[in-house]
Amino acid sequence: AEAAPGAVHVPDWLDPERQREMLHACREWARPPAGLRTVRTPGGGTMTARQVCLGWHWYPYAYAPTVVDGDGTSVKPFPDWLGDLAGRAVSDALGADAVAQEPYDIALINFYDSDAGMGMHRDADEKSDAPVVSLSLGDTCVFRFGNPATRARPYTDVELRSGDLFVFGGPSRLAYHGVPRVHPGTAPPELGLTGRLNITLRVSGIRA
Ligand code: MD5
Ligand code: FE
Repeated sequence: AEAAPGAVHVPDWLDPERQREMLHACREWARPPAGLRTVRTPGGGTMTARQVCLGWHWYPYAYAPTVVDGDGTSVKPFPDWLGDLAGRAVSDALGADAVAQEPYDIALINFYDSDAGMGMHRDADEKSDAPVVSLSLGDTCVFRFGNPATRARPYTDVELRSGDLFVFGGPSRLAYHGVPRVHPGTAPPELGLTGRLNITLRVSGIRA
């Protein structure tokens, strides 16, 4: 279903077995070196969601090959299977014509405790207009779109549940968005995750 122009929500895209596999992979990626870290913002604040990067390391507001605001080690590689998954996600949500020519090469994985969130922002650090692929695991959250041109009201709120796919392309690629809240204790019990996890797959547009 299209939640905003170019933004398509596909509930239950990952079946329970695929969710378990993805959670297992995220837990491996979260281990040091280049594991889970707290993101420090230039203004001296910290993000409440903690993050792991694959392929390229995101630090506000740029990409680097090493964990510059963490342990300084190289970022873990972006595996081919995640690139294949991104292609299938874009094709399912937007159609085969929307699949980017450039390879997907970044994953940002955000871990939300029940009291974590993400303020309204735009994702403008990639040098590509390829759609962003978002996969959610664990607790349900409220995902918020700002007014298309600004971070202001009126908002459009959508609930994202474990297994849901969201693809942000076209006019939504640079839209303001955030995660105002996570609903504690709403994860599927058999998944074995407390809190929420979100994986985004992106094209950096950085040429080797
Ligand atoms: C999340 N993550 O649920 C979200 C999902 C982030 C972030 O916001 O920056 O890590 S990605 C949502 C996204 C990406 C690009 C465009 C739009 C949303 N959008 O137009 O709404 O942890
Ligand atoms: Fe974002």
